[in-house]
Amino acid sequence: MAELAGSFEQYGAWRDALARAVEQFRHWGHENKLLDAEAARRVGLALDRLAEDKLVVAVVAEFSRGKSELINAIFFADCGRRILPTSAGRTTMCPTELMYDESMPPCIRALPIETRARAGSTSEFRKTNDEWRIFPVDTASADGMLDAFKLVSETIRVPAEEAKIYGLFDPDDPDHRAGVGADGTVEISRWRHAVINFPHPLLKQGLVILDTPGLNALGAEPELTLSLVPSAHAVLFVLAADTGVTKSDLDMWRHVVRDSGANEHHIAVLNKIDGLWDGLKSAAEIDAEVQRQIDLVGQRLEMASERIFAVSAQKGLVAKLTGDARLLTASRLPVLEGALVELLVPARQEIVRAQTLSVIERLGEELRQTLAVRERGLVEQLYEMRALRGKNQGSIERILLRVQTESGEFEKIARKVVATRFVLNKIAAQALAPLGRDALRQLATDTRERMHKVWLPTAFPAIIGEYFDGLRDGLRQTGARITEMEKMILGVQNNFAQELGWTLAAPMTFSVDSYREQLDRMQEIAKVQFGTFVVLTRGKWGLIERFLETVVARSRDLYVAAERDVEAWVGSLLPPVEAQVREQRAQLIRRAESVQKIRDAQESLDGRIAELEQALATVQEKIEALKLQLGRVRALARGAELQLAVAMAAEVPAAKQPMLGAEEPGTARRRVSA
Ligand SMILES: Nc1nc2c(ncn2[C@@H]2O[C@H](COP(=O)(O)OP(=O)(O)OP(=O)(O)O)[C@@H](O)[C@H]2O)c(=O)[nH]1
Ligand SMILES: [Mg+2]
Repeated sequence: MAELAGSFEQYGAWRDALARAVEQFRHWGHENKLLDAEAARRVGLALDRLAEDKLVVAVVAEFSRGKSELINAIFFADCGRRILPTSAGRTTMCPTELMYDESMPPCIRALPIETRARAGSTSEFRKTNDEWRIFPVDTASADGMLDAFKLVSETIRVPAEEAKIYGLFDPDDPDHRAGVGADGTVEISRWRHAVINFPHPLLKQGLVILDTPGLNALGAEPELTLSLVPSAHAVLFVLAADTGVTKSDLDMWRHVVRDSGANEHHIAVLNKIDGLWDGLKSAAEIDAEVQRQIDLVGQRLEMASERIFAVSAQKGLVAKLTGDARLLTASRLPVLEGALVELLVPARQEIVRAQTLSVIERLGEELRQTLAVRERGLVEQLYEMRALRGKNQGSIERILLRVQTESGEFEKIARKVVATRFVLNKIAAQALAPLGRDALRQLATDTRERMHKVWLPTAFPAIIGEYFDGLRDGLRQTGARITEMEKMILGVQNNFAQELGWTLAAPMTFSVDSYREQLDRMQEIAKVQFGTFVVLTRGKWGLIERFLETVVARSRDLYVAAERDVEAWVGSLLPPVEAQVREQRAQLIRRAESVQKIRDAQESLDGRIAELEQALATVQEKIEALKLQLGRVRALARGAELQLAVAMAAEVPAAKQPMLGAEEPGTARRRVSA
């Protein structure tokens, strides 16, 4: 794990260093009164994003392939023992997330299985603490920890009827029927979902691991299919060398691949190769056998052999626990770990870097413009004041008049900004309406009613198709309004450019395409899922309802995200223009005041000139300081040399508290570690 841990640590250190540089930049901006509320909000958001950055690894497979063992071996060997329970047969019974949120003590939060009988997807239950049972975990005791983690394999026996309500029992399925005991009960997981909050160094860096139960969990918990697995940054699909690729492995693989669209995030792991370590064969013969198996897996999964890693999770774990370097090499675990780092870190780093820089560069440009307006104003004032030397009252009056005329003309142009804001707000409301809760609720209700009315599974895919058409139509309307707003702002900016010679950075472009793509993908999954309901029995209704509910919940999440993004975008359109208007107005007022004071002999001309020279020097210093600040953020973001980045950040004096995202209360965040 040394390399893996090292890479994560470096990545975490890089991200924290970047956050500190951004924080410093914000601090500098505040001190120099250069950040208005909108600008501060944007930096706060960028900082929140850095603080909440996560790397999610999902491990998916049929039961007993060794998912949990693999997680133990790759990530948690330094705990000195196996922490997730593993055993032959079904062990992990509910989807389990391992993560660390410092706002909570170490604990396991578990959602009871009974919640499946009620409305609401896991992600909706997630939003409140009410339904979750919380169990403290004593991280000081390895035994205590292991004991606590056994929760994920707890089961209960319930009447088959009850299991049917939860969508966990299908009377038409011969396998399910075979599981019914003499007393008419079946064994099911006690929990629907578990979140282990555990202060492990890797999890503290923002790593999140999702362990899934085998055996059809993907089909039974739509949340996994629709959201958790597809959004993971890496998906490990585990097979076992002793079973090869079975039909159910293949079904599951297709499920996973189909759900995530592309498979660039996927790695296949052929586990349990220690079963091939035959003492009577030479090392070369064993290697050839392993390679043959890898090629076979490649063929069955239609995946390049380079993405398939043969390992022995169990021997890897033992090797790490006993410090046996030879066994560790033989387990081939380090090769897989290297691939995992390659898959996760560079791509994630690139995204985080681009996101952060796009905010800071734009803001930097806006501040530069504001300072440039201030500088120009001061230069003009100085020029005017110097020209006043030796002038009589009459010429002073003329100059005053000129400044006042200029002011008047400026105000005429500036008024357009006020008018623009008015119109902008109106169009923004139209852009947001299709994304609102009411629109979505109506669409969902109609869809549900139509499904009940037709009572014909073959018609479901078409009805679901229309639901998604409705959603896309909403996005299309929003997109049209966005284009309208963009044009309007560009018009205003052109106007300022022509009349006042201002150069303003074009408004940030915004497109609804990414939401549409997500909808398309969601529809693909939903289409297949609803297409599988061939026979309609009473027992299936619950399942269909639950699936529809999850689809609606996911689309609501998407709409909420789109709504929030559109709002933020609209909010970012005018403030840069308004900031410049404010700056220009202030300059004009000061100019008029200066001339007036000289005219009324309230101030000496030389004194005023000295003051202006001082002010000009200060602005020029700020312009230089801004360049430095931006340069620092840029160097840290781009710094290929992480060490350098960390060292540079260390030079930055720790900014005053609060460190992160003071504007956005309520969101859990990690503190930037020094
Ligand atoms: N020989 C051998 N056994 C392994 C290896 N990895 C895991 N196992 C064993 O395989 C069994 C299943 O491992 P788990 O990690 O519980 O499997 P899982 O995929 O998490 O299974 P579920 O939780 O039921 O979905 C356990 O008895 C492990 O000890 C391996 O590399 N070699
Ligand atoms: Mg398991």
